[in-house]
Amino acid sequence: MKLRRTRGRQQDRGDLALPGEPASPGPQSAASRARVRHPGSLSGSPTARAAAEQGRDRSGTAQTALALSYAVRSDVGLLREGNEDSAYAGPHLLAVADGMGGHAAGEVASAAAVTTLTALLWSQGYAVLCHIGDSRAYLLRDGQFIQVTRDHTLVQSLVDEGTITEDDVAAHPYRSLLLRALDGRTIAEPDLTPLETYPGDRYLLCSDGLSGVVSEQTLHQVLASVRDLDEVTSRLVGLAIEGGGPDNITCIVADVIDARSSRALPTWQPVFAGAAASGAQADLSRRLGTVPRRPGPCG
Ligand SMILES: [Mn+2]
Repeated sequence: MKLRRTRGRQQDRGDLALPGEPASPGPQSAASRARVRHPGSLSGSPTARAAAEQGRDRSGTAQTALALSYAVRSDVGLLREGNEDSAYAGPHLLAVADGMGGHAAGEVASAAAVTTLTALLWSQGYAVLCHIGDSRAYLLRDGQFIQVTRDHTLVQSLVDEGTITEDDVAAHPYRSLLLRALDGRTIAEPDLTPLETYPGDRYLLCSDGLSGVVSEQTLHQVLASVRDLDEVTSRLVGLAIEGGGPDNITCIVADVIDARSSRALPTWQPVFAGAAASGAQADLSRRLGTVPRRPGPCG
């Protein structure tokens, strides 16, 4: 097994309790982060299937107009000097990339996708998830919260093959090692996962600056309890910062909606955040002959 990259992941931080939520019994361990529940029923729960069936006529022709409504937020965090994460969200593509922490020009790395990448290509209820590295995608469907991606880390593979247990992960000396990444030198081996999506599905794509600091339980609670997408992303980033903000924090939250019946409106505006936004801004500034400014809190 060839180890390609080491990233300077910060120490794990304890997660925070939401108002009305009991405090976590202790810091979230790498073991809990490495615990992946793969969706055995991604083809759709009965409720989700029923929602989809309601949108089809006798011939089976889709009568729904599925679209995405999304929000994006990226923050440098409290300890890093620059934001090495990148995000893009558009009507058919959601993507989070994490530059190589501790490596030179990580912000260039993620902007050029020489890094980890978790991306969802989406159209009318069908999606393909492309994943390499340790950014993550989660799905909230019918109240169930599932981690859809599996971390490409050494410790995850050791847990999978039974060499260590999840309880051993937190203290493992190589728990920061990535086994796969987009490095521009080796052939990329992303996981490609086809997904069916349904109205009501809510996806979270995030860098490890969120999932490494905020517990899965808290992520679930925020996604399940806060309707407004901008508020969701703001809350998630805020929780990671309150947890110490040891790394750059990036998240995309996207709802699958039926544009004909949903009160929410589809989002059509493409959004860049993090290093990608800085790069886009610098490029625009160059074209306009102006000096780029430092990115704001959203990128
Ligand atoms: Mn990171």
